[in-house]
Formats: sequence, C-alpha cells, structure tokens
Amino acid sequence: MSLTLHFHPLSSFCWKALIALYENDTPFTPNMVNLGDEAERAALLKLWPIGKFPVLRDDARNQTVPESSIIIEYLDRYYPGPTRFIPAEADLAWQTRLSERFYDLYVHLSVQKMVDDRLRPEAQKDPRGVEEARARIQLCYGMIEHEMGIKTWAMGEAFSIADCAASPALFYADKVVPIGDARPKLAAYLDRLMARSAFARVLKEAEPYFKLFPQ
Ligand SMILES: N[C@@H](CCC(=O)N[C@@H](CS)C(=O)NCC(=O)O)C(=O)O
Repeated sequence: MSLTLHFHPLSSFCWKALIALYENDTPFTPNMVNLGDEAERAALLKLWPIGKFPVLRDDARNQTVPESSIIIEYLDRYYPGPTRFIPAEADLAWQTRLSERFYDLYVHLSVQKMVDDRLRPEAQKDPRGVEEARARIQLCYGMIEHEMGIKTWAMGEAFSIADCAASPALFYADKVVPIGDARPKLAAYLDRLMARSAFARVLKEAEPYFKLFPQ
C-alpha cells in the first residue's frame, strides 16, 4: 500500500482528509501520531516542519503532501474514485474551492480559536479574540442558511471538497456555537453530512477520543 496518512482521530483537519479517503475506499495505512510523544512529534516534523497534521505520504510517487485541502486535491488527481472532489468545469471548480476556503478559513479556524482558548491557562486567555471568532461563526451560519436553499450538498447535488471541509468545521462549530432552531437549513445540512457514510465512519472512529475535547 503506497499511501500513509499521518493523523489523529480527534483532529478536525485530519477528518477532512479521512472523509476523502473513505469516500472512495482508497487504500491507505493510518499512522496515528501522538503529538505529546517526543519521538512521534519529531517524526512528523521531519515530514512537515510546520508540525501540523494531516500529512499524506505517497511512497509510490515519492511525494509528501501536507495540508488537508492539498491532500484532497492530490487524491482527486492521482487516486480518483467515484466521488470527484473538484469539478472539471472551470467555473464550478473555482466556486467549489471558494466554498472549501470559506469553511476552512472562516468557520473552521474560528472554531479552532475558541477551542484553543479553552485549553489556555487563565492568564493567557484572549476574550476579545474569542468574541470575534464567535461573531464570525454566527455570520457564516447566516450565510450558509441563506445559500443552502434546496441544495443537498455545499455545491448542489454532487458531494465535493467543500463538503469534506464543511463536515468537521460545522460539527465542531455546533459544539462551541450551537446552531439551534433558528437555522433549519444549516442544521439539516449538518445532519446530512453526519449521515454520509464516510463522515459517519470518521465520527465513529473518533468516539473513544471525544472525552479529550474541552467542554
Ligand atoms: N491548514 C492545515 C491545518 C492543520 C491543523 O491545524 N491541524 C491541527 C489539528 S486539527 C494540528 O496539527 N494541531 C497540532 C499543533 O498545532 O501543534 C490543514 O488544513 O491541514
């Protein structure tokens, strides 16, 4: 098996890559990285000095691919399956990438900010940054509710890289800023994502680690 995914089952950005792999039943070797273990952290840093996962290693092509979005693009190009993550049509392609960027940069990173703050000692907390992140998530919720309309997935009827990004972003966003009843289309979209077999599998595998999530 030429592909190895260096990841952790609780890591939201790793979920994005796992969803793409599971969508197409792409064979890979999972390598769970415990960042608290010095040797495992050092091994990850050797692959990607930024030290963040997921990182995909492809021995067959002698390539190391970090960054969840790039991993999905790479899989789509070199290990394609029935689910194509980036549409071939040029306009739909950039619109899909834009949607994926929206979920990563404005929803997911805002969630990361809020969760990270929960883990900080009292003296290092950043209440202003947290409030900005909360407001940004609310803004995004409003945009998604407005845009979902009758769409099944982020870009319409085809599941794409945007949905891979939306799945962890919205799952954890709902934990820190509950979606509630006021945004039924958004809530229904998250339900559909969670019912999708690739994401349901990711959630099931993460279950034993949920106790590590700061409530
Ligand atoms: N832009 C990166 C973000 C990856 C990221 O933030 N990963 C987190 C886990 S969800 C991580 O590695 N955290 C460990 C650390 O920062 O030390 C991607 O899309 O892959």
